Amino acid sequence: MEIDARHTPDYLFEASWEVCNKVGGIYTVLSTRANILQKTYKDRVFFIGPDVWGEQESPWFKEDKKLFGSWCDYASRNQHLPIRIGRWKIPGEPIVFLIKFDAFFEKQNDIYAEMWMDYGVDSIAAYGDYHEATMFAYATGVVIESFYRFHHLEAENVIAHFNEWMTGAAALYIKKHVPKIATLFTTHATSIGRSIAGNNLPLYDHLERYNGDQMARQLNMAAKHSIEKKAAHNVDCFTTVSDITAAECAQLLQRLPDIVTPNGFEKDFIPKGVNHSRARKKARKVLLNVAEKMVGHTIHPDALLIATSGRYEYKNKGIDVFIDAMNLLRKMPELTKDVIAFIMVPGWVKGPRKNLQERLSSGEPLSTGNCPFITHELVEPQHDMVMNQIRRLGFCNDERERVKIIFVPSYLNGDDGIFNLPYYDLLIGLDMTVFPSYYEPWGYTPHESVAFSVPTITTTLAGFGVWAKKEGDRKEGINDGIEVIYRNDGNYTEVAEEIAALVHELSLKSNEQVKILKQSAAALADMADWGHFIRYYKEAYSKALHNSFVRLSYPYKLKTE
Ligand code: 1S3
Repeated sequence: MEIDARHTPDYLFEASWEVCNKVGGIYTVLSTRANILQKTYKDRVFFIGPDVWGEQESPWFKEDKKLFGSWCDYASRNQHLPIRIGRWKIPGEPIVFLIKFDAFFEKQNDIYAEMWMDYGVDSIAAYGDYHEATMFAYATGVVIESFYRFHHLEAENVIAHFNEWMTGAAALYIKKHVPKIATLFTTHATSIGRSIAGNNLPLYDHLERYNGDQMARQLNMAAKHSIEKKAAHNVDCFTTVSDITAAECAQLLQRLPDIVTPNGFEKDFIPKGVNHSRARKKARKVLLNVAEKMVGHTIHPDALLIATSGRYEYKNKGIDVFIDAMNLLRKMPELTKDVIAFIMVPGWVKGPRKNLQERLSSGEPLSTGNCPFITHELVEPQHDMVMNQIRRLGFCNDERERVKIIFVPSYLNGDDGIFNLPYYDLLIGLDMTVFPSYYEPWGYTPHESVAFSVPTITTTLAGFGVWAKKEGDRKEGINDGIEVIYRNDGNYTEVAEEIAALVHELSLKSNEQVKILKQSAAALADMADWGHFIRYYKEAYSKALHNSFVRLSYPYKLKTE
């Protein structure tokens, strides 16, 4: 479609549970895309997030009482809407509205009844985070309406963009109460697809035979699925992050996305040249030091440092395959280099292991008999899938073993008590990362890895993997800085074998060869930055505006299906 002046936004609201709230990949999408949006639309872009901070100060939010002060007073006095306005502390520093939505819980049942009657959203079986997310979303709808009416935006092109099922109720609110606003809904996964995959059911072989509604009832997630599906059906433009997830949406939500909006990255903050080498050296020192103190002996400075990371979805993120691959690798007699394999996946932790902390400050290794596999203490170690598998496979991390495995179950935000460096500051020191995902709509982890010039392995079941396979993974093996392994419902063992072989292959490369493949990794990341991918969003804005004009030209019909 042509992008003309009529179809570009004058005002843009974008809402997500992860605005100023670092939870996962959606935070990365929004926070790295904000800079280019801010450059394009200036202070007419407003991000909206939940005020989850209470009395605590948010590390990502800087309040500015001068911004829209009169509207803010009006909204809090006349509409009892407590909003804090300020700037998001990220490149571009866009304006943010943080909403305190507690008061909406009182009206929860009325809100659910309204959504049921207007759209058929089934909240009956809702539990857990559904209530919190939906009250935030409803409040978001009210806030956008308040701003719109207060500033008389009726003659402007206004877009409201909502991310993931958590904001579905906001999209439905806007459609009903401010139909002149063009709505956009981006899903970063289907909640039912993720659940099918996470419950060990074959998602891909059977995709065409699954009925999303029926599976959602079976897997006890009818409410989330319902709001996600109704939001997808009722917006002017529906998007998702990859072709893989688009196919899932078509089958499980019964609406094919209007456009696929792949995720970009912003590389500006990554150290270059000598600063890169310095940061890498520091990271390696810290990683090796922790590993040595844990396993109780010195490790060769040239050891390969590899890792997997991400949210703790054991099967979906391929953590299971990673551990099995490391087990195969440790049994390869031809491996002549030490390999330290980190699993950086936040779990439920009490805190850093005290005896490890003491050893790190005293410089002495842990005594034998202490668990050499884990850096932090878990709340329920007996139920932990990673630890159970490490033990089942008989890893021992002793001096005779070439491959050591270390589980880091803490958030790496710079004050975890062991590494005390944020994730990116450790990533830069790795030799390779491995993300053998089974369910991964996009997958920022391999994307970030190549952006930091760290070669990576991912699969054809990750959106980023499919994109990279088309754009950059042309050479055999890891030679172009990335290997996208073919993965399907039935080839788990082959994937693990291939990973072990690829790590072995990397261990044989000369410094010169490694330098070249690191450069290829960085070049691939350059092709996937927001400078290139923002055009998909511009097209989505244009479509949303176009479709809203069409919708408004016909008699308005609220009920769907
Ligand atoms: C989702 O986060 P996740 O880890 O639950 O959204 C991310 C951003 O679009 C995406 O990269 C990831 O694959 C999805 O799974």
